[in-house]
Amino acid sequence: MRFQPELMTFADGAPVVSAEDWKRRRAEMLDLLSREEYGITPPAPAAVRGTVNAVDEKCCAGHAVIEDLTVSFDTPKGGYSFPCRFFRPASEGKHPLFVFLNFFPEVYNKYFPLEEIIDGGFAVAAIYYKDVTHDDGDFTDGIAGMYPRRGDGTDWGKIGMWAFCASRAADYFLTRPEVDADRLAVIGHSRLGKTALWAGAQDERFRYVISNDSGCSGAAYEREKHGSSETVAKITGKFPFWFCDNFLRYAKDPDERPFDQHFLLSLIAPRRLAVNSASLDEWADPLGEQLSCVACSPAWELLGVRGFTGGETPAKVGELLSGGNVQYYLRDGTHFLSRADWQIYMDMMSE
Ligand code: GTR
Repeated sequence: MRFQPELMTFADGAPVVSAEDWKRRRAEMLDLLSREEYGITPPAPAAVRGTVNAVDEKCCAGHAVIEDLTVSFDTPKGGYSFPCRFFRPASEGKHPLFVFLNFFPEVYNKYFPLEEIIDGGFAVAAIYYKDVTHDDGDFTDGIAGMYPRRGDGTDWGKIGMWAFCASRAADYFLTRPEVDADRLAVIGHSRLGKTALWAGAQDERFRYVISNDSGCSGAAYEREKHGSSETVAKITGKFPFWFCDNFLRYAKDPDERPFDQHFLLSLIAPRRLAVNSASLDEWADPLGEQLSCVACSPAWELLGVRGFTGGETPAKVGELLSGGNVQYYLRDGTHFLSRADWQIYMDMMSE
């Protein structure tokens, strides 16, 4: 078969031929990626609380309400909480919600065109990722310090921690009457695009999973690299703390990994998956990201829905390859989360 390792073959060599089989195959792959790439996620807490600390009803010309919140839950080492901002249209009714892993603490920032999103009728729960735990190798900081580590190579890395808190935000926001539970999305850019994929892979309440320029160890299929794109050696050399220690073993020979990134994407089936790349973002390997869409698609087909209909011919700049539940868009320009990207995601959630 074209893409290795085989998606539709169990680890013991048996074929995956039915939706029943897929349940077991999915569990097998989730376990594999937990132990070998991102680390094992602790169990979800029994209860998650949200506390509203401040409300601004005059945002975006009075069209948006902003709530400053704290999301809290118990951990093995006591109570833990992280801040979160809830932006919602002032209009009545239930709104689709983006759980947004935010690169920046500011409300208005270059990756977050709030007013357009509000005008589109969408709500956003924004988590500034460094509020959860710092983007470094300090495993005592924030949520990193709240769970014991086993030291056996499978302890979760920072991507796993950020993803976990996206799910904890979902726990709380799904209790809010303003949120449409059928249109819950998780979205992130770059390292946070990797995080959004891992969150969406684990948590099926995210009906829409959005990877913006996630690249290496995100959406990009690694066994075929293009141009001078990032490699497992480069990413683990610079950001080892994003992953579990077992993953670092594959820096020398990534083809030894018993998985590739199409495994990650396939865990999202049969839900909606959007993979956006940027034409000048060679580091994230746009074509590798498209190939993963091709490679993961059999999971959707097995479950009886159309997956990726775009094929392997490289997308043209500005082309949206859609028509199934996996879509790919090649935006013009550099590594960025732009208004054009957000528009693609809002369109997907409005279909
Ligand atoms: C780069 C990293 C990429 C990508 C990016 C980002 O330095 O090598 O994998 O995640 O950072 O998050 O901005």
